[in-house]
Amino acid sequence: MTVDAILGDLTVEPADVLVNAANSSLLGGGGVDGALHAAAGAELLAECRRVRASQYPNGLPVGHSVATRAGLLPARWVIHTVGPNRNAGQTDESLLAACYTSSLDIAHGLGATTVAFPAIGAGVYGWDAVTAARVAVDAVLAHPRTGIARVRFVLFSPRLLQAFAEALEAGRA
Ligand code: AR6
Repeated sequence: MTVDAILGDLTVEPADVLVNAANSSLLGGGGVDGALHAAAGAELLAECRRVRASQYPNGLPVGHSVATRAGLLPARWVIHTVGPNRNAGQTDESLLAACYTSSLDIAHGLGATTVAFPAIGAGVYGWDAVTAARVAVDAVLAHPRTGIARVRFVLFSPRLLQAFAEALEAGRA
């Protein structure tokens, strides 16, 4: 499994799976969630409403993940995950790590070979870039899944790219 990090926009990243930094409602929001829904079109929201109604009537718990189809996005599936909201006092790094491992488990179950992640939690939910990067990279490197050929972090700022590049270097050392 190769793991890399690039500066870019997740909504135009070709991959089998694009991971969405969602919230428990699964009904959209700002940040990368809003961008993915805007690019995917109405089908994504309709899928999310179905998932809410059928599997998660009380919302998707923090650290958990669920897949839908991807609408107009350049992907086969979107995996929605909910990071801990540090700004609301959810400071447990293991829950942030669980976003990555549960997403990889679901991607593996779907037969996906390429997965692209944003920096979960590093926006509205308030995780600093260095911690968000360390937790993300450690979780992915510690959890390789057979059949997944590439995991890519698609990052929105040079600061995040630097943090992820340094975490990858440290994780491989
Ligand atoms: N491509 C890649 N990264 C992006 C993009 C994009 N198109 N847009 C934003 N980012 P956030 P969170 C970066 O806030 O912290 C939403 O309202 C962004 O710069 O999207 O997990 C949800 O509905 C940041 O580095 O997710 C939840 O309510 C990173 O993606 C809440 O925000 C994550 O920032 C989740 O907060």
